[in-house]
Amino acid sequence: MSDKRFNRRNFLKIMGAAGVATGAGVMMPKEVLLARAEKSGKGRQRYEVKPGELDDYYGFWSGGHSGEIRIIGVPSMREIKRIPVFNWDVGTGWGITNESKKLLRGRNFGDTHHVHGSYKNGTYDGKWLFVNDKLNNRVARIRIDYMEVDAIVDVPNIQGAHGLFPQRYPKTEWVVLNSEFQTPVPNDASNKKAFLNPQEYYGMHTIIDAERMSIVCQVMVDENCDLAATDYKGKYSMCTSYNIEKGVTISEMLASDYDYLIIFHWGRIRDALRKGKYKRVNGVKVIDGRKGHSDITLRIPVPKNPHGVNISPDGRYAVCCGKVSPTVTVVDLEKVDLAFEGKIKPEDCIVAQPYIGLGPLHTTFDGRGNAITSVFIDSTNVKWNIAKAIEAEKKGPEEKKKNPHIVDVLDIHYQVGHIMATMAETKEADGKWLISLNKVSKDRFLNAGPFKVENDQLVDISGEKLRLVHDSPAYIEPHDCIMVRRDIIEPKVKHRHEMFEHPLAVTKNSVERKGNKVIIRMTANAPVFGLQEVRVKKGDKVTLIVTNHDEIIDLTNGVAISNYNINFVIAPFQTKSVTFTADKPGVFWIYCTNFCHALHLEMRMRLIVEA
Ligand code: RUQ
Ligand code: CA
Repeated sequence: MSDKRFNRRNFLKIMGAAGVATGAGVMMPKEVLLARAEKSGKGRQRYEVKPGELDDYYGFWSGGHSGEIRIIGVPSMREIKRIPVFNWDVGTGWGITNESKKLLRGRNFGDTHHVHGSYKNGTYDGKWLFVNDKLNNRVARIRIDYMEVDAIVDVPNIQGAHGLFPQRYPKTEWVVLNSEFQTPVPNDASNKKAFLNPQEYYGMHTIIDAERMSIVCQVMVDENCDLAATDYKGKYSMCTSYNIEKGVTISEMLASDYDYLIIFHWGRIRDALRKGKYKRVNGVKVIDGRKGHSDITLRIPVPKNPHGVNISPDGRYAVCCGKVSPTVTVVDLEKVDLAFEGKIKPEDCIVAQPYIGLGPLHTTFDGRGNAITSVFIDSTNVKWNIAKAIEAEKKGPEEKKKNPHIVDVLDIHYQVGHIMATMAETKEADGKWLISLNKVSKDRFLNAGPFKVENDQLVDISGEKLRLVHDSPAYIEPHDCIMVRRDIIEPKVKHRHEMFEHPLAVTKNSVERKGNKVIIRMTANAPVFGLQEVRVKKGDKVTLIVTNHDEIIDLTNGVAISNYNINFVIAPFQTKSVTFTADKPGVFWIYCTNFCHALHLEMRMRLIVEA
């Protein structure tokens, strides 16, 4: 707990008890006035979004082990939509249609942590989102015009695919992905020596081609690679590592007093690729980035088991959260150039190490020189000034002890993980709103059973003080989010699919048989399907392709086949297909699930399966 926070509290309490603040004619201290103003909400930005009004920001939330992404309107916190990614989604048919199965390749579970947008010149370009799957070690790309997944790349040689970050400058050509769990390389039990010896397990910093969604290379290190960041110049990417010990138990992972922020030099990576300085493991180019083996990596010692690394919007500083240490470490990226050239030591890149609180995890920025750090154990958001922290570091320990960098401390409810401010991961950080993604909601919502939801809190950061304005329950289990200005996203999002982008788009209804394979091509146009009945034989392998021809925005049709466990929806001008074996003879109604018309209930047809 910072001294300042303690003092402020006591101060207000004492003032209240003495009746000083309410006494007529008594000059009210600024702090009390401020507290009152904040309570009334006067002078601060409005967070209510009235019926019929639209939000200012698109929030993209990772859904954690629900495997999805959610679109949340900010500041209203209204959930607008869910984008299925690594999960089954019965509502849309994700995981059931042939189109989604082709991307998922049989793996319908996932663990999404970090969703980030594609960039141009240090800010979002509104083209793509990228998200990791920690469970099955993949990265998915979402095209923003349709808000749907269009590519998934499987990443070999890694486990615990965790930190993910796209290139910020000049534009997103690469996306980096860290592997949090060290493993043998290759990890196929062929290498008997490495198999059981954790000292021969490695972490990987994987580079993915954003356009092709293929793997450019992997940089292998001894350490584990946790959170990721890229700089604003297209020169470096980085990872925090909390397991430089190569431990396999908690106590082993905590043995060292420091771990690393590892910086990866992109120019030298390109050089190694050009010169063929890599070996292939499972088809991927693996570059040796181990300490003592390579000039590609730089290790800056950071206390202790650090977690998040975030770059200030001016591009100057990397802020690394101490987790087990109550401090954050501020690294000057301009000095990193010198360290790579060997002119200064890696630790000389550190320009401040201010006290924050117990369990600092992630940092975000208001674009006005302040950082806000999530503090897990204290359950706080701590706002602090970067320049003041650096200045105090220069002045020495006496000045540091006064914590002059702390601007405000906000209690949250409870145990915050990620924290994110609007546009904060871009050079256009605007300091309007902040989301505190709290892991524990306890008493904040109606009790709905022993398993409790999370609490995503909305905080107004437009003023000097942090002001909590809204509690928002969140189902399993948002990890991270970004909030993107509406004017960047909205013009890119389409109302209809381009019909012929799908190679199988149906314009004419037909049933085609080849041996025991039956292909049904059908249109849907509320309130009728293009066919009234289809006859197949028991054992036929049936492919049903449906195109929604409705021109009206928002006219989604559903296709459900009774007792066949098939259910999907098709948006205007979209095509989807399913393939199944007609293994049950009888009459099965195919019906529209998505209310589409006054005669929606009549929108149905027969699938007749002959014995
Ligand atoms: S990290 S636990 Cu985003 Cu804090 Cu995955
Ligand atoms: Ca450690």
